[in-house]
Amino acid sequence: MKTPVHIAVTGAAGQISYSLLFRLAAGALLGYDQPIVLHLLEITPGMSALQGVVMELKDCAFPLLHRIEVTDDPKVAFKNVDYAFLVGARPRGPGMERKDLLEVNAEIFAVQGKALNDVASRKVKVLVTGNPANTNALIALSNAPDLKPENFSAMTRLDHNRALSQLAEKCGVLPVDVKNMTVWGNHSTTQYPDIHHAKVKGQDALSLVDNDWYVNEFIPVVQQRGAEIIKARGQSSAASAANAAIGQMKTWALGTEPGDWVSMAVLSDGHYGIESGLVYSFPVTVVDGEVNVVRGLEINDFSRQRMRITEAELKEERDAVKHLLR
Ligand code: NAX
Repeated sequence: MKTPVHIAVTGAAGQISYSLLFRLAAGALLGYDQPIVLHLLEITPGMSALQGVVMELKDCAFPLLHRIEVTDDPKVAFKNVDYAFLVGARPRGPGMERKDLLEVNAEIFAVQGKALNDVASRKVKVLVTGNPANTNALIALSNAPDLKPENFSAMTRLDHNRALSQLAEKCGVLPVDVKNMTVWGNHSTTQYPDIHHAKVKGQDALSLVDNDWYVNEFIPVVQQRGAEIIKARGQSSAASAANAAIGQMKTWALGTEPGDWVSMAVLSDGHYGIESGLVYSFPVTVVDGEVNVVRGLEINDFSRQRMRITEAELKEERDAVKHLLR
């Protein structure tokens, strides 16, 4: 039998985790022959609810789930972990400005970045889902000087999947028939879902849909999908977010399909003229766990302008939390 891998999940009593944990325990991340140990982190007031989730996990009698560790201390939660899903974050409360939200979350991710730095496996893959995800990832990685920036990414896979699904539906094909989709920038309403390079059953996507649909329907629908779900469900997306988290981590661990890429928010190295030092979503390929931004895509004026808008938002976010960047 394989040696168990250690997987940390923060915000473990929250609604995304309520989907995520059961799929992880069932083997959806690394395959149905890979045992796991779950390390679950919550804040102290969340510990009671978390005990209930742990009881349910136990009641599934998952063959691959070898142990569950539960704690409110990040240094215990991240000890020797190979994978860390940073899901937990403070939601926006009444009267809270965007800047206040950035600030409280920045502090959480500074603490967690330091703890990962001190105790996680040196090969840990840290996926930040908690919002504002890109900037939280930037804070975490900058507080983890002994890890590499490549150990961190923020989640834009949900946006990527939403874009695949919208285009597939429009073209009357399955999402799996759509390749080379890109979501650029921030996981927010400024994100830029780009189909200029996308292929639908091998054909250029833009030759199959009209430009008006692309600009005035597709882009806003993908950008505002999160808000639409809250309007309909009364709660933010949870199962689709958990699915995306597993999808992004799985691609990171096992690689992209030949000829295709995915969108992942990683530290910019100046790719496509995007300012270095921002965590920005790019098209990436992954081979042997190494993430590489796809190079050399042609960017027209329309795309350039959209990419700049979402970059500007990320610069503002970074400037608001500059004091926590090391
Ligand atoms: P919930 O409010 O249901 O759960 C969050 C949990 O995190 C709570 O149980 C809370 O006690 C815990 N928590 C708070 N601070 C913590 C800390 N310092 N350490 C450990 N746990 C902590 O939110 P949920 O719906 O699960 O969403 C979690 C986060 O994902 C939110 O920030 C949300 O905005 C974000 N999302 C990000 C998405 C993305 O695509 N990147 C999409 C879905 C989601 O909106």
